[in-house]
Amino acid sequence: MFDFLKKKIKDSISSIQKKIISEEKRQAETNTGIEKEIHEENTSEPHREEERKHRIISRKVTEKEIDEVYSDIKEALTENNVAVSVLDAIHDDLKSYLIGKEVSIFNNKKEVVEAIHKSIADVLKEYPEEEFLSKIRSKKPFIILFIGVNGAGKTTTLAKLADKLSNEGLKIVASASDTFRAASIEQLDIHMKKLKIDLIKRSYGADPAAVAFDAIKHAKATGADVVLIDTAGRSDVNKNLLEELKKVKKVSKPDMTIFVGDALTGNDVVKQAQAFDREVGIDATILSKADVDKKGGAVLSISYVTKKPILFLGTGQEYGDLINFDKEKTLEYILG
Ligand SMILES: Nc1nc2c(ncn2[C@@H]2O[C@H](COP(=O)(O)OP(=O)(O)O)[C@@H](O)[C@H]2O)c(=O)[nH]1
Ligand SMILES: [Mg+2]
Repeated sequence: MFDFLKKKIKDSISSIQKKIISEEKRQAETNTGIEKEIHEENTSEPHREEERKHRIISRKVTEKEIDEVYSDIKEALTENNVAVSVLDAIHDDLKSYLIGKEVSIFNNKKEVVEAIHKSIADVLKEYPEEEFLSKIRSKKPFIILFIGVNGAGKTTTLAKLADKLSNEGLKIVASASDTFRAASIEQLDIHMKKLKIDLIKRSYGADPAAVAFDAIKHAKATGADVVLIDTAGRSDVNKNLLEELKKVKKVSKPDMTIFVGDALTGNDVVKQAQAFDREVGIDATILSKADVDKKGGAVLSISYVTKKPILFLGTGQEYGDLINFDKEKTLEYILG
């Protein structure tokens, strides 16, 4: 997961470290020179000597220094498909954490790494699993709508979440509202049979909103806790698809709309999320295929750009491969 990004960031941190070392050497030389100068100039006034030394050691960090440090990080992030607005936000944060600080950043590499850590953390939004579960338990039936383009991982993610919620003791009903893509109903049917979950389905070409309506009715009649609505995608954000999804949303009145995106598609998935949010409205994101995503750009960009949290990361094809997104753990992993 994110191995390429991790390597790039590691490289840029070590290049920053090299700069720190050469700057420390330069400062040491200057200090020796100044010490000599102070000594020769005035040995009878020790307080003046202290004052002058302090001025050198605790000079303020300048914007130019931050820009230099940031240019390495920026290169690493850009190569990993991090969105431009996110690059700017990280740069601004880094400046606000470091500029004018009363220490030389070059005297303290730990401080630089911490500032980078904080700046990236600021663009990430998480959604703790406990909070998500208690929200689900606050209403019955709690209705979740899954949306996203074709192949993003909606159906697989729905099955993973159904398994997770069943393990929490919640009774689930699934709605096969992808009546568009060949074999989609069978795909969901196989999962739901394995998980022993009721699936409401109609034939291909049926109105997806009507299927969702039936599923909600069934959930109410059987006392189910959660309704999970699968939907169709298209190859990209498509007008017909958006109209169809708007209708499903209007009829099913979901308590939460989750955008499922393929982490591998980098900047594209960020643009899709923005479009789906603008047209249909989303509350959270699940990024699938994080297990095979070496770049991590989508993970770093999507919550900042949409202002919606990342709920889970899909990390494989098994039901258990759905992990709650934890920004600190992710950052610790990437920054080492
Ligand atoms: N490696 C990996 N593959 C995934 C993950 N989530 C989904 N997939 C695969 O992605 C493909 C498309 O998934 P599907 O659920 O059918 O996407 P949908 O068209 O959005 O419903 C399938 O082959 C899934 O097995 C994941 O987290 N990791
Ligand atoms: Mg599907």
